[in-house]
Amino acid sequence: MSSAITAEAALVNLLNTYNDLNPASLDILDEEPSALEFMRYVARNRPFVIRKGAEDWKACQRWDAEYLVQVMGNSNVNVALTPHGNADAVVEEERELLYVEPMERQEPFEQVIDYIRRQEKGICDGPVKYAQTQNDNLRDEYQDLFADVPSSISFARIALQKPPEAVNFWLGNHRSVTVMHKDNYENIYVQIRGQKHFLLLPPIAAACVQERSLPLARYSGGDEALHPKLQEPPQCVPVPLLDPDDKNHMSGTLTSLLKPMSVTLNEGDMMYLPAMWYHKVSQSSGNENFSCSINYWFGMLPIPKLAVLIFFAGMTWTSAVSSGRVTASSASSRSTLQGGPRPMVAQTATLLAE
Ligand SMILES: O=C(O)CCC(=O)C(=O)O
Repeated sequence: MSSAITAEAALVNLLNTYNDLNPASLDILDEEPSALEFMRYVARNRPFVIRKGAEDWKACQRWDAEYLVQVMGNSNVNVALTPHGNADAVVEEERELLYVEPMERQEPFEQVIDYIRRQEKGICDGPVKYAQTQNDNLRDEYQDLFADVPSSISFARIALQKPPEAVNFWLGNHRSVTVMHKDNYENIYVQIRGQKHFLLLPPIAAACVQERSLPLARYSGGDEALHPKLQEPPQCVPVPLLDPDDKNHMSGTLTSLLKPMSVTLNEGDMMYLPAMWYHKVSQSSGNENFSCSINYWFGMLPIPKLAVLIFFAGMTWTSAVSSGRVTASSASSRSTLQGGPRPMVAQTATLLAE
């Protein structure tokens, strides 16, 4: 019997056990949790949504296009350009898969929001633009808007005992989709205008996402002809290939056991997305013809997260051993993987996939 069958049987057992122990939907709260209640979600690594949790924020009350232009005017902001709205995506180029980052440019804010809105209405062609730098931009290039949101999220700051590492501003339209990925941050995500549609998969999906190391490229060229250009010097990055929206991808022996959670954030909704959860994000524009979000990234607490990962790895191990298919030598080679420099998730994926 091949070792691949052994590994698959162990993973099927693991995914079934995960599904038995965890609901396939996320909790919907109608008010903010206390710091202690929040900490319980962090410890259990479970997301939640607070419907209308941010509806009192000045941002939710004031941010229409006119106000944003009034505050930001012509100041230059970073904007990501892609041919099809696929920033940070896997692209096939001459039969080779590449991981392609968007072209980035500085443009006057007024021009950016006007373009995004016209494109939403279908009255302009050209590349898709998305303001999405994820580099603490709300406390930097958008700092004049920062006064309209809380400087931190108090239940998270108290529970995690630290301020947010980044507060990010996102502005786009329905053409932009953020492909499935994970982040090493506890994420408090707030929808200000329009809607965001999240597909979520727990970290255990690492066993199924088919992470591959792909050459890194970036779109370059003129507006009419953006094309991927390989990074110099060449560099490879680990990228999950699984698309949870693709029925073919989700019909495999392992992937059919995944239960993606689908959640839409409406204006004023707040979500806690635990660190290392996979997420794919698409968006719709509201009356203002743009979608705008804010998120707070808090550094993750290593101990509860590590416990979750060790638990998953331990369950795989236990199920493999109880099926009588794992030998002592394979046990020691697994544990040596844990000492390496790779990120924790990648290590666990390797453990689970072995
Ligand atoms: O809003 C988006 O397009 C992506 C959000 C995201 O990936 C994140 O908050 O980590």
